[in-house]
Amino acid sequence: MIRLFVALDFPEDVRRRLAGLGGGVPGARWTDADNLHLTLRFIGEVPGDQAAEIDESLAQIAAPAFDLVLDGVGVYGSGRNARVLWAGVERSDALSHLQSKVESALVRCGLPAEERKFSPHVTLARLKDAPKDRIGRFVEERGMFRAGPIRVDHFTLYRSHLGKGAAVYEALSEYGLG
Ligand code: 3AM
Repeated sequence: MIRLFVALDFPEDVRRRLAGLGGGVPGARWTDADNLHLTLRFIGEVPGDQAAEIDESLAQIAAPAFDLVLDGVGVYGSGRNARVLWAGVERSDALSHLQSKVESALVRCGLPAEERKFSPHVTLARLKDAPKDRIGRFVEERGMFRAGPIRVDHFTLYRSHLGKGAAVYEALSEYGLG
């Protein structure tokens, strides 16, 4: 079985800027600059032959390239349940269009449809027992963050290797947008 997800990656300068937002929150595990991405669809564990089918199906997607703007930061969860610090994404019909094409391609491969609404974000950190005031200060101080427009001309199928530390993401295939 292999653990898969579909995501957008970012150019190095954008990743560096995103990684530069980190710090100042006790209990935060910051995403390595190399691992920063925007998840289009988490797939989960699939057998190798289904992974090959998913790859073929994603390769057939035809969608236009587009520009994306990252905008602001926020937190998922609140109080003791604060779980994730994220960078936000300016509303983009082209991004939603691509995400729904990915979703349909995966459903065609026999995966169950995603029930949750697509909520585009870049995970900056995962939180464990982070103090509320420090999260508040982070959101206040970094709220003006903006990056882009970033040209999105491909998306990627990733394999996630879980281990003791942070997951390691391996790009398996890239699919062009044109
Ligand atoms: O892009 P982010 O960091 O928000 O949280 C995981 C990560 O999202 C998410 O898939 C992305 C790549 O690992 N993920 C992991 N397990 C998941 C699950 N069981 C999950 N999303 C939904 N259900």
